[in-house]
Amino acid sequence: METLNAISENLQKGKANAVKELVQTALEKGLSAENILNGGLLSGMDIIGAKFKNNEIYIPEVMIAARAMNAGMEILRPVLGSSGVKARGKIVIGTVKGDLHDIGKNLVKMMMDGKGIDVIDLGTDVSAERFIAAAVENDARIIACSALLTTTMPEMKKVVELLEERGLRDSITVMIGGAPVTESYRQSIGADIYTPDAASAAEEAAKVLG
Ligand code: B1M
Repeated sequence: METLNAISENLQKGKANAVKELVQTALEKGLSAENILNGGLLSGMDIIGAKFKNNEIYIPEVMIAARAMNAGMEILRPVLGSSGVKARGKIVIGTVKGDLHDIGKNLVKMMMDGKGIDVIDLGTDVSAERFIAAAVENDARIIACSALLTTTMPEMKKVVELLEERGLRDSITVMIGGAPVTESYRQSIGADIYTPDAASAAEEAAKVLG
């Protein structure tokens, strides 16, 4: 508990090296990767989110905290990745065009890695065109789109529309997620799967890939 609090506090201060070391210590103490992720990293990021919302902190502080979060996630990645079952097929993942938020997307990728899924990460600011080009090039069966801004969510609709235009709609599953995304939004744009968190995204992807 003490270590988890220290992870959360150091993340909020943006101390990436300390977060890395503490995550390592927590693993050595026998805490599970899920516990460290939820009780340390994500709980720190929740506090950052609330302070950002209330204008108590600003973008630079949030970016530094995000960097510390990603540093901690790097240490967890191999551990979360070790329990996987090999799944067939590939996934193309990215944060949609105009959107630079990548922490949730990285988490989804990490959980999918953990299921033994071959994930091609296109990064952030990914246009519908790029998602589809990468899926075709890599013979991917799923396109996974993350969006954190209400203003960038419509890019997900473009992915669905462009797949239809190209005659690829039936061969590629479109998964969507991110804080403002909902099941009713999924229905409204005709995407295939919405999941509220990274773990369920990985589970659903593994089901699709068989
Ligand atoms: Co931004 N930001 N931000 N931000 N930021 C939010 C999203 C915001 C809610 C803050 C607020 O006002 N309360 C708000 C959006 C409002 C809205 O549209 N409704 C906002 C804003 C407005 C902005 C800017 C416009 C601010 C500005 O410039 N004035 C700007 C936009 C930049 C851009 O993208 N073009 C901006 C910038 C930034 C930073 C760069 C400073 C930084 C991002 C750093 C980075 O990602 N590398 C940042 C951050 C960190 C946040 C908050 C604080 C935290 C987001 C986060 O990483 N959460 C956020 C406030 C908040 O959410 N409380 C906020 C942790 C992460 C694990 O959660 O990504 O939701 P999340 O992922 C979850 C699920 O959603 C799900 O899995 C994860 C959990 O398991 N999930 C998926 C995510 N993707 C999925 C895909 C799936 C399935 C599940 O399937 C494919």
